[in-house]
Amino acid sequence: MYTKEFLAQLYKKLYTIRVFESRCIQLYRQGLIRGYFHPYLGEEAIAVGACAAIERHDYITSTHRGHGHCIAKGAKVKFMVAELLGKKTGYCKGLGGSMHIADLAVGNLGANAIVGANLPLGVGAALASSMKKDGKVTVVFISDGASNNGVFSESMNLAAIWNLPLITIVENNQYAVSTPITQSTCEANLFKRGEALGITSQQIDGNDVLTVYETVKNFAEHCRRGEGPFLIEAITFRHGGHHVNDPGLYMPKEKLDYYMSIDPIKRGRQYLLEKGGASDNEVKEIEATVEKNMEEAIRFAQSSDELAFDDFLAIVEGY
Ligand SMILES: Cc1ncc(C[n+]2csc(CCOP(=O)(O)OP(=O)(O)O)c2C)c(N)n1
Ligand SMILES: [Mg+2]
Repeated sequence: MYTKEFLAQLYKKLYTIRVFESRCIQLYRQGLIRGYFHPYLGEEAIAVGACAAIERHDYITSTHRGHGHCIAKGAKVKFMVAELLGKKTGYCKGLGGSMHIADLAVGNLGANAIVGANLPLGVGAALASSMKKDGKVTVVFISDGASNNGVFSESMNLAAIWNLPLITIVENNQYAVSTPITQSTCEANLFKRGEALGITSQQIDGNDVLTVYETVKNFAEHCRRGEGPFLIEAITFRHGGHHVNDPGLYMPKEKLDYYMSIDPIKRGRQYLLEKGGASDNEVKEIEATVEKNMEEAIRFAQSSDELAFDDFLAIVEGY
């Protein structure tokens, strides 16, 4: 059913996000990246499966944990590293950093540091598509913590009454910073919140790239026929603490071990080998290419300049 090429494409993206996050954490530890940095390690299948199921011109809106979404939607890794390093060759000239990467050329309307704020922006994009009848779908990524914000219900309710082409994916990684979901809601099956608003909603395995792909593909087709919106609750788990300086000691070891055993990268590699019939060498080649691209991206970023102060002032004064 799936071609080797398609599964290889998925694996390459999964592995790119894994390598990007792992290498950037090292750069952070070396003091080359400053500010906050929320790794997407462990959640890669959601971004990759979802973005593979929609078109380049479709929209996404992303979160503070957004590197994976950007890469999956087609961002160039070298401009992302440059942004994280605060260089003028970065996506926002180095002024935005980790949580503000946008790439309009590929439909990425932007990451957002305000938890939940990317959802109404996504509803706005979907409303525009609905009014213009441009056939585009908007996918909004949020996590469990954001679903407790008032803006979640307001946005989803509007999307429902207007039948918007919107797919909201709640990446339920079971924590908002250090607060486990069981302490922030009495109903931890978050897909039920969509159902309460009359929205077709589904809970899925967020560590399985093909499950995510198939679910989003199906819902996107309905959206294009004017039958949206949809809500997907993708169950997953972070591989570490909330941000790069959080050791995550509050995360139970057995749970972490379980999610490590269903690691999205491992499963993506397995799909490529078993369903795609790829050889070990072909997989190694993909991995080597990704690692080489990442090292080139780091060299590009490190050899780039920071924005000159006068250029920075000219940008600020322009607003
Ligand atoms: C409106 C708002 N409230 C609080 C914060 C501080 N904050 C940053 S990330 C975060 C946790 C968000 O949890 P969740 O939505 O589950 O996202 P995850 O970190 O799990 O991806 C909080 C409270 C914020 N950035 N914005
Ligand atoms: Mg969360």
